[in-house]
Amino acid sequence: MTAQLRLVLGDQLSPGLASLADAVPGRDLILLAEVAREATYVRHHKKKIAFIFAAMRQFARELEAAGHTVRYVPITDPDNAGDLLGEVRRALAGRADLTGLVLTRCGEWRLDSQMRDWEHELPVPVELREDDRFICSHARFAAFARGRKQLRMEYFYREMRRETGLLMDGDQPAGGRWNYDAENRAALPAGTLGPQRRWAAPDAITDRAIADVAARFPDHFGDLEPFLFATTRTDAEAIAADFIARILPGFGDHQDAMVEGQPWLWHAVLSMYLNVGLLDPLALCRQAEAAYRSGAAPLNAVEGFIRQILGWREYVRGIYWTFMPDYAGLNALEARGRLPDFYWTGRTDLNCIAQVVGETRRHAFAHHIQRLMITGNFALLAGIDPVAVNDWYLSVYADAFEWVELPNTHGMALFADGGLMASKPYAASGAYIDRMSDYCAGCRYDVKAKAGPKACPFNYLYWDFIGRNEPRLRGNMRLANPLATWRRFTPARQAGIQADAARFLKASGIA
Ligand code: DLZ
Ligand code: SF4
Repeated sequence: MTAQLRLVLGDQLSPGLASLADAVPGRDLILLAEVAREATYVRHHKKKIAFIFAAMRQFARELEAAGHTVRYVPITDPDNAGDLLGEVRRALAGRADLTGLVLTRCGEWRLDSQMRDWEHELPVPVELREDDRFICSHARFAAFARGRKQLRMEYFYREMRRETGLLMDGDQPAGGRWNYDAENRAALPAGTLGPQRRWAAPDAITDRAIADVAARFPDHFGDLEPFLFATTRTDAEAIAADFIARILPGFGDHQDAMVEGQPWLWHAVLSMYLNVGLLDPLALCRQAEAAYRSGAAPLNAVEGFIRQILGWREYVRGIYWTFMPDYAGLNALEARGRLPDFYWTGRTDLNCIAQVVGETRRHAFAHHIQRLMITGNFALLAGIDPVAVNDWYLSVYADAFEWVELPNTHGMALFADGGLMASKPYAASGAYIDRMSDYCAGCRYDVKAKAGPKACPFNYLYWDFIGRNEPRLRGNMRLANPLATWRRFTPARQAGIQADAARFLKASGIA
């Protein structure tokens, strides 16, 4: 083979990447480029951009240490072309001996479809390789999906358990059951503190990336400090090992709890490392299983953790690539509301939203129940346009790439796919939030009040949602109870709920 140009994207930071498999030190050129187009196609959180740029810079060092020649184009390069195709052109122009471009297929339909056209736009042949850093290939997911009317995660997950042997005793699931989620919903006793976290201290490379982002993207959402994330593989692996040793044993019990001032609790906070390629999903699952086999962590915790990675993460990727590009345009509940300013400012009297948006701004992170049941549930009930909600999630979370963000937001949180993923909308009133969090104690609204100016908006928005969508959700057996309740409300009560909701939605700039 002659010399090849090998482009590595910001979420492809894995030495085992398909496009690097046959890279020859001293012959090939590996290109990494920080470009404005990727940082601004949605206006990513500053900390997300800094994390990705820093991890890219660290990965370039890792490749160089392994003997590779790397062309690294920082965002500060005055000749930076601004997009990836432009940077590929520049790299090719500088080295006439490069006779081909090798790529690993990327994680977003947007860029993937552009890359498929590159061979018509470039002077050299382009080879696109599958991304084999996932446990389930596209072909394997297609085999799962074939002939099924509904693609439920639970069945997919069982197939993956059997195929990987994770948590299997022969052909039986460890402990006799596939899923221990029922044991993972305990509310957190008041005053309980989550475990101490281990973070990584930024080195000079990460500090430089943070400064470059501060200078270049000053008006993007989010805080750069404190910068807690690892940016090297070594640090990410150390943090993962620490999680498994100290925090995983408690991972299951309080998975759905939300506590003011405690963004992390027992959550792994490893998704950003998995999603940019600093951690390997199967290796991480095997480490968690080893903790169970040695008696260091209980089965409900380990099974729940493995299900998130082996089950859920692989499943949403399969959904994304099976149904894109049409998937993003679905709007089954015909939601058209505007995204209110308080998703950016956090300035709202709804304390639960203020807390979650505040933590999101500070850390580019929120845990799954905050994302699903606070900001997601609110957007669902208020009928906010899914396109705006998806853009928000994609920009504000450090772990968000469209393959994982879109099904989670569009499908799970907003039910915009009409039930392709979820068997019912995850709609909940204030009572759920009060049960799973301590947010309501510090709120101007009264979570017990159902109507009037003091009433928790989630309460009347919930019933307004049920009433508004009654024709669309009529056939959904899992919603039979709330639909029947709505129908039993007197016309005056229904009208009162609708008036409260309309007033709130207008005052918030949503309607
Ligand atoms: C998200 C992101 C950002 C902010 N910046 C870059 C970049 O400058 N260069 C790059 O190669 N990749 C970046 N990425 C990640 C890409 O957007 C990601 O690879 C695609 O969205 C596909 O998942
Ligand atoms: Fe959120 Fe309602 Fe509780 Fe306030 S009372 S924190 S708005 S659920």
